[in-house]
Formats: sequence, structure tokens, C-alpha cells
Amino acid sequence: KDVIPPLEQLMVEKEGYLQKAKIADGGKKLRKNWSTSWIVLSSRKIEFYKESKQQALSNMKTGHKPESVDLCGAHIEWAKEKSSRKNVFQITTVSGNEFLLQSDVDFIILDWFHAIKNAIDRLPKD
Ligand code: I3S
Repeated sequence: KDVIPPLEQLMVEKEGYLQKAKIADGGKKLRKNWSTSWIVLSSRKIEFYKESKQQALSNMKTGHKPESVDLCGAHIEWAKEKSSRKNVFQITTVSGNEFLLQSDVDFIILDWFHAIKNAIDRLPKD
């Protein structure tokens, strides 16, 4: 039987394109590789889609899963020293995954920073 998640967990708070680079997986450093990602924030997770939103929606029908990031206990901080690019922040998950997110447009990255920070601050820490 399907488990129905609470409505608030399904609600999308923000979505859009950002530059993304995953720099660690489970605490293990990865080679930085920036790419455009369609990013969907809901109350307790972020999903990263490699494709356009359109492509992502059609892939979902075929059971294709996006990379999902659990925000419970996660950290967010500006990460000037991690890149030569402007407007970079880092999300670190409890599981030791690290992501850099970036946009050249100041208000876009600020909106994202605050939306993700608010989501994290509303969640229980463990
Ligand atoms: O922190 P790094 O290693 O200087 O990051 C750059 C590299 O990941 C580079 O790729 P290669 O490892 O193939 O050289 C990327 O193309 C650059 O974008 C990375 O630097 P920035 O400053 O853009 O984050």
C-alpha cells in the first residue's frame, strides 16, 4: 500500500535554475564539476535535476529519480574561498554530501540562500 506523505512535505517552496557542483559524497571529496541544474526546494528536501524542468517531468514518468538532499540537520554557508566564481554558497548534509550552488545574479542567489536557510531552520536538527 502506498504511504501518503503529509501535504506540507510535497509543497514546493521554490524552484529554478542554478549552477551546481557536488564536491563531496559521504565525506569523500569529489572533483568539482559545475553544471546547470533545475532545483526544487520543498520543506525538508532539495531535489537536483540534471535536465530542464520539462525533461525532468517526462523522466519522472519513466521512474527516473533526481538527486535528493535531506535538509534535516544540514548546514548552509557562504563559500567565497571554495571557488573563483561570485555568489557561491555551500550546503553540507548530515550524510557528508557537499554541494556548491551559484548564480551570477545577486538577488537570485540571495533569494535561494534565504529560502534554504529558512527551510533548514524550521526543521528538527536530527
Ligand atoms: O577549486 P578548483 O579545483 O580550482 O575548481 C575548478 C576546477 O574544478 C575546474 O575543473 P578541472 O578540475 O577539470 O580543472 C572547473 O572547470 C572550474 O570551474 C573550477 O573552479 P571554479 O573557480 O569555477 O569553481
